[in-house]
Amino acid sequence: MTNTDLKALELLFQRPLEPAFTTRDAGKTVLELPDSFYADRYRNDTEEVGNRFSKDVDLKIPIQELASVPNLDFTKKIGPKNQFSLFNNRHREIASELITLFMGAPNLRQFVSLSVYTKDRVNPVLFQYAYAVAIAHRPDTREVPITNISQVFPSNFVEPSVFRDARQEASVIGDSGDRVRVDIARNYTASDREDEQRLAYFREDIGVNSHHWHWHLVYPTTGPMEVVNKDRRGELFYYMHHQILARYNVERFCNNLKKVQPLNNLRVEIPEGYFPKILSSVNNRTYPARVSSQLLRDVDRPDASIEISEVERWRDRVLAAIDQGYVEDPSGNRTPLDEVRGIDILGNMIEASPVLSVNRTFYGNLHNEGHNIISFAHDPDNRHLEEFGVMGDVTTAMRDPIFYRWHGFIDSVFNKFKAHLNPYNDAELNFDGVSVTYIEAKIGKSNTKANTLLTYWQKSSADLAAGLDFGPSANILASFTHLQNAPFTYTFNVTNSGAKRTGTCRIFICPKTDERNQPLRLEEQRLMAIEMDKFTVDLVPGENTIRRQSTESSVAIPFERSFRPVGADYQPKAADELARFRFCGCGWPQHLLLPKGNAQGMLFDLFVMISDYTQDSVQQPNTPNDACSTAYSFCGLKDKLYPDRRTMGYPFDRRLPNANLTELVGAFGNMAKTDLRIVFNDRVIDKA
Ligand code: CUO
Repeated sequence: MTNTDLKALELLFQRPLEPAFTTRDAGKTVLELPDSFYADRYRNDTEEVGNRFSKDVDLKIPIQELASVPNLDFTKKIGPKNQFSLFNNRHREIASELITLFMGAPNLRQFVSLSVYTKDRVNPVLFQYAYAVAIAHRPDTREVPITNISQVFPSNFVEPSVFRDARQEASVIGDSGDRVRVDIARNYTASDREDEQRLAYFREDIGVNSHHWHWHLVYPTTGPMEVVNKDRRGELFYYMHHQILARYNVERFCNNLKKVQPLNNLRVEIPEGYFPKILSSVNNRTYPARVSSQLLRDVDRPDASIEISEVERWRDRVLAAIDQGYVEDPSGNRTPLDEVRGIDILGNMIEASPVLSVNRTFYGNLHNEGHNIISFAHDPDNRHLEEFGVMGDVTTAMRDPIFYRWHGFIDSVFNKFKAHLNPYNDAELNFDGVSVTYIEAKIGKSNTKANTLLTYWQKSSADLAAGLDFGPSANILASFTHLQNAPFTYTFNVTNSGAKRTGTCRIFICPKTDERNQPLRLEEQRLMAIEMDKFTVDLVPGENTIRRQSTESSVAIPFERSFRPVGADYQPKAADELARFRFCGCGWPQHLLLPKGNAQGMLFDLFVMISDYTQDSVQQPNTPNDACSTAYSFCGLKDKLYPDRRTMGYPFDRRLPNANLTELVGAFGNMAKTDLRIVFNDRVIDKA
């Protein structure tokens, strides 16, 4: 790949609404389009338009003619100013066709040309999605960093008045090269009259929402088989969303709220309203709100139609399959829902992926259509010409409290299946001759107490310039306040009474009490166990001390990786540095690795288990290692198998043989637990 190809691809993530011929990279670079690429409205003036934007630039990148010009008529059903939804069947099919087109470009240079040509001819959100999926999956674009969605479409993530401030600031500062700094307000969606507002810092976190978008980008439901059919993708759909629910429920306890009530009845009013106040950048309108006590209704619109009774029928069929222990394909062939593959089959069937579901006609499209019915609750028959609400869009869905109620229901279906399986037995849990004798988690400084961890607010900034269409070319640093935790170190002592061997170290924290301070049963604890980390350890005979930093977690990615500045100035040149720098946006945000805790110090069980690696290991294909493999617990590994043979969530995904957690760790030497206190300090630390 030449540098200019890479550069051109990177630039297409910037300024998604501006035509491809305008300058990018703070006015320094321009793409030189062949005349035939100009959309009709500019075609008579290609020379003048081209000249206007190529003055004073440092770099001009010539774009090659297309060997074959694609017919893009199939995309026209989504107008340029329409919202685009991955949950909408028609939108998904169009996106799938576009991804197939991008994946089929014969070489890199033609892919660049095809992308440039397509960009101004299809809906900009559709383009950015299909384009990012292609970049993430084409073998020749492995080195292209995918710009964080919050930087491509910042208006989906932050309160809109910030953009006015940014433009105002920029016009005052002018071209002085200074950075424009603007503040994103906190707590702008509701007042404290609304109890749910206590969780706004979690739901509206930029890192949380961009992780969710990125996960769905890496695991699409539709598209070419090589893009969709990934190892254990259905199981990962279950597990990643299950962990979100576990974290959200624990976060609720920290804020004296009871756990989420799953939305298992679509015919009663929904007490939680939500007024998102964010703008869609394609049409400059705010996302529609959902008033309190809204009743869901059948959706019958030109762009979507779904009856509640249909969703109920699919739900009952899925539940019946779980109770019967098998699923049936369209020819009546039965596949058992066993301990190993059952959850993966259910994940693909419930989400649902049209290409991977065992029987899409019969088991339907349960999860996606739930998103749709909720997202159109404010205008189900299109009489007000309103688009879908935040639940219709993977970049914004996690902002709304109803997301957790709908996914709470979906999770309860998966948990029903897991509850049918036998509890784990001794052979599945123990690791003979390995015993964990001591565990602690401690903040770095020497004078801190072991097993007392700390959370607080932090003010950080992200560069939003790339997505500010028709805005100033300066860098725009928007600062926002988010939860943060003080980094800490785990230390475990492990005795190995056998020969040298390898284990997998699995770390979880489990809430001990609910919002009323009532102790939780093991069955409740296991469903809310939060995975913190997972890694292999080599155990020598005798005593071993294992140390691990919280920042190394297999679940999370660091803040800097989510919000790196965009543009050539910030890109390292050396290949190894570039590999490390590559944007790997899938992963839980490190700043939310720990739940908030509370001012008095909230008690958790810190749990560690060392399992037998010979039963965990996976024979990987000989594909190149990926530099972004750090957050594999939720995101898997690119072009590889999921690197842990156990079912996801092990050992808490199935019932356990003991009465409580103390008895469990008492019965198995390869497990240990200790009390962990998380103290929240209500102070804002300014990182900038
Ligand atoms: Cu991620 Cu419902 O699957 O939003």
